[in-house]
Amino acid sequence: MSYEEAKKRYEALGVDVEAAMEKLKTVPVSLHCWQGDDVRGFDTDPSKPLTGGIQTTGNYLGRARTPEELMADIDKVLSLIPGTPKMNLHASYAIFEDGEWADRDKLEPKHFKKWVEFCKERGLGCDFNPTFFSHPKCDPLTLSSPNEETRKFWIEHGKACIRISNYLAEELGQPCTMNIWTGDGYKDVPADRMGPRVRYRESIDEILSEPYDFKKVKPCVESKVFGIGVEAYTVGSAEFALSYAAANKEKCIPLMDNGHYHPTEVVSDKIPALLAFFPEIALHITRPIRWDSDHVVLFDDETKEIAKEIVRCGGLDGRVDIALDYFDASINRISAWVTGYRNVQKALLSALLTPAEALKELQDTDQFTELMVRQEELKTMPFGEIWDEYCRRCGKPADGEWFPQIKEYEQKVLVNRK
Ligand code: RNT
Ligand code: ZN
Repeated sequence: MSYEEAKKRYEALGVDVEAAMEKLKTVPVSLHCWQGDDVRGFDTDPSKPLTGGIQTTGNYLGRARTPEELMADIDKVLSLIPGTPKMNLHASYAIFEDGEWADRDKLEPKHFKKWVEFCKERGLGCDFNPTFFSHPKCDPLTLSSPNEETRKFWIEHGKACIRISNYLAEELGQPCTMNIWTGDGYKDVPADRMGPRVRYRESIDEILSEPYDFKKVKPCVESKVFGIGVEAYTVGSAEFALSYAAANKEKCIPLMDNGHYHPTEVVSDKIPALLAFFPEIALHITRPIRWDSDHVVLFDDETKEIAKEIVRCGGLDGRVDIALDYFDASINRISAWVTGYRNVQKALLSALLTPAEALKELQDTDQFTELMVRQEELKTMPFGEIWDEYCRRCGKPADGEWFPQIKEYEQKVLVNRK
């Protein structure tokens, strides 16, 4: 079937295919720098294991070891993904020059100058994240630590990150979401669950006392249900993060990571629930599988459902900030990046090609038999043709055309990274 024929099939359902593709082209989706080097960053000893409730597994060849390698890999990714990517950096990816080094509480905008140049040359915006893990000052708690010196250190880190986020927003002319996630928690049953949460709340208050323009810098609070090594208790639980954001709507927004809930809970359903109260929310799109929350995003049912909710709740008009968050060290890392990014694009395009108004009308008039039939029939529409056309229009390879380029890059570049 040709694109024109596929387009006609969608038009028969009342879908404007051209408008769907045009819309998607303009929507920023953040690409997480940390998929390229197994979340190691450049500011600590790369031979030390990750700590703080997250872990990568696998030892596939070609991990980026330097800013130059990481940027080269990101360039490869950028050449293979359609849409409007935005960078997403962690503070641990600071780039130090001339033998200089600064601890996390002393980071400055200048340590991200190289990244700003990188983004400017490619017309990208940039999001940011303080890094509250994989550092000797995790005791193991950070912002919720009972040790005042530890807590102060991490508050100073958070404030430094507000200043850096502001710099990124100013330089790149796009808002910067700044996500606060800590892996603070305990491996086993704690004796005090309240104390750490009160300290965490106070610490975020202190970080957000650093001045910023909320239209440009958007601090987020991300929750989690448990982490590796912190199975019994997570300080920043769902209720904690959501309550914090609800109580501080004028200065921060909630962030949901769909790997961070109990297995039968779905973020697709939480999106409209939050949008009924918050003008803006942020997402980390990932794939939870058993006890891991960070597998490569697939074009699966929940990813599609999340995209549908984003689209029909008006999320593409600035109400939902979309970012990817996963890390797989067991396969080609660039392919992992590209696969997940393209799948999020696919899910969004597929959602934009849904006759949402007509389906809603069936629901509102209690025509549930027909609603089921129509929703099921949508699943076998000729989506692939529209997707290929969208890729072509973005000047990016269609399915079937990009993987050979990854193999070539692996043979030419990645194998030499011994
Ligand atoms: C971890 C959180 C967090 C991190 C990144 C690296 O479970 O999802 O967002 O993945 O900050
Ligand atoms: Zn996340």
